Amino acid sequence: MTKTLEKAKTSQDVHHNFIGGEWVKSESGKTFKSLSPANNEIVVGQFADSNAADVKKAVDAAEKAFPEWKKTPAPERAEILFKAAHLLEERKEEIARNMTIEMGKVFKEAKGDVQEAIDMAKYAAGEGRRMWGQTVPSELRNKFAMSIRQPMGVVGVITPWNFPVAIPSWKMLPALVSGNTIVFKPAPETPFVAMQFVQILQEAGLPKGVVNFVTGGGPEVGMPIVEDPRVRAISITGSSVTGRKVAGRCGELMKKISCELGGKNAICLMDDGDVDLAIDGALWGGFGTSGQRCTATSRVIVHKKQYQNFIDGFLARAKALKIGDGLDTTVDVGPVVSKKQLEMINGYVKVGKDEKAKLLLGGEIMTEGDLAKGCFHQPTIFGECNAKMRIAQEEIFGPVVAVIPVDSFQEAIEVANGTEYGLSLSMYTRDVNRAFSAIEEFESGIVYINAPTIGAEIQLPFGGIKQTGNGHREAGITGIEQFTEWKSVYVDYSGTLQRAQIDNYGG
Ligand code: UN1
Repeated sequence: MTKTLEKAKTSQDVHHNFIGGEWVKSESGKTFKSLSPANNEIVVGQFADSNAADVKKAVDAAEKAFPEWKKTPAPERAEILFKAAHLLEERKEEIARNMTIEMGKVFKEAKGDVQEAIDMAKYAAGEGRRMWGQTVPSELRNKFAMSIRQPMGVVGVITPWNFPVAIPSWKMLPALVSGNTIVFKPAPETPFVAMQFVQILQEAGLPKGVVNFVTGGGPEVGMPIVEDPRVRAISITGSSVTGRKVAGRCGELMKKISCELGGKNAICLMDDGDVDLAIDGALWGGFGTSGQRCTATSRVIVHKKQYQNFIDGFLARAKALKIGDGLDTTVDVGPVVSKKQLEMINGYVKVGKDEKAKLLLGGEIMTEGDLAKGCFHQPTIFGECNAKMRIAQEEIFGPVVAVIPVDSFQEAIEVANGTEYGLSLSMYTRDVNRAFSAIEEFESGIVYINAPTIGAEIQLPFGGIKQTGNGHREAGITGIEQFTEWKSVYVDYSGTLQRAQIDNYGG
């Protein structure tokens, strides 16, 4: 059974790793604490501070479970995912509540996070009855040509704290339906809800050793997963720094690696765009999840003709946002995940001021009353930003929006494309020609027209270009690509030796 945390109550519980179908203590004997970001005095629980020896045991278990899981027909594997979808539906509110306590996002958004996992469970389960290969004609008579997909083996899944159930689901569920076994390392900030997700998979009927859960730090747990020669593929979502390190090492080891890293996403509002709609979008995209989405709208690029209208409306609406504990349903913006992130975000406010961007709203860490116990940052808006400023170039991952005035549609496209990232870009216009030009010209994996940069649905590929990733896409039809190998098969039933490229071509 999954467990529910009690609001405003410290838990003494110590949670272990899940290896080979058992909850086992870490070899290190050490633990770390998961704290509630709304109030750091609340300990959500203590978790295994694992090391390479634990990872080895987890890979042993995953390796042992693989042959039988591979042999299990994909539609049968999928039945377990359907069951998991139903269990997640039943416990959506409970898991979301725990997520709000552990990670901070407001309850409504936490329910959305769990819903994304439900959607993915159903979608991935459907894949169990597709798992398409190809049949193509052979150039020779009495010869059959086809390709099939096969699982890779043991795969490593390393996930962040900002979507503590959704992102593990994007990776693990396609990996499972494809027949892989998993070693899963969740972010140290959100091990409790990650553990609940594992419990649900177990309850849905996954055989022992198919999913193994090891908590702890990146160097201590993440890197040993990457280094183990039996782990055939790694899927990671995280910072660019970590992603580069992991991808580099996987390159040397010839491992398949899928990286989802940073973003510096932008809404563009053109002179003909609906300013009120763009304000709605900027508020939701910029301050939803306290700006802690890879897809967050951290820049708004506004045509000068609409600049003042946009700023006036955006400021008025942002000022009215209520900040506080995400379990309070009247709250719009919850805390950020940790004191470390809080300091980092506030550091960027100082950078913006030094760069002479115009601070129009916010900028402070919130310390009034009980807020001082948590990690709260005011929604912050910088106006009159130059596209080259650091606050307009670097990922902040917090509730900070840089507004950049531009003179034309073409300039908007150039500014939107003018960062090292390429995840999500949006265009607000009523002109269909401009809309399609933006779709064509934006350098990003995801494009929105008349909608903010957040809100991807799981049935389309998710990911980005440039420094956002390494070319892989999660979710959608591409979701199983990262966890399957193609095998090309030729069946010659002519009873003779047939020579491709030669027999039909006068060889
Ligand atoms: C992320 O920010 O890492 O598109 C994931 C969205 C969500 C997923 C975001 N469905 O905003």
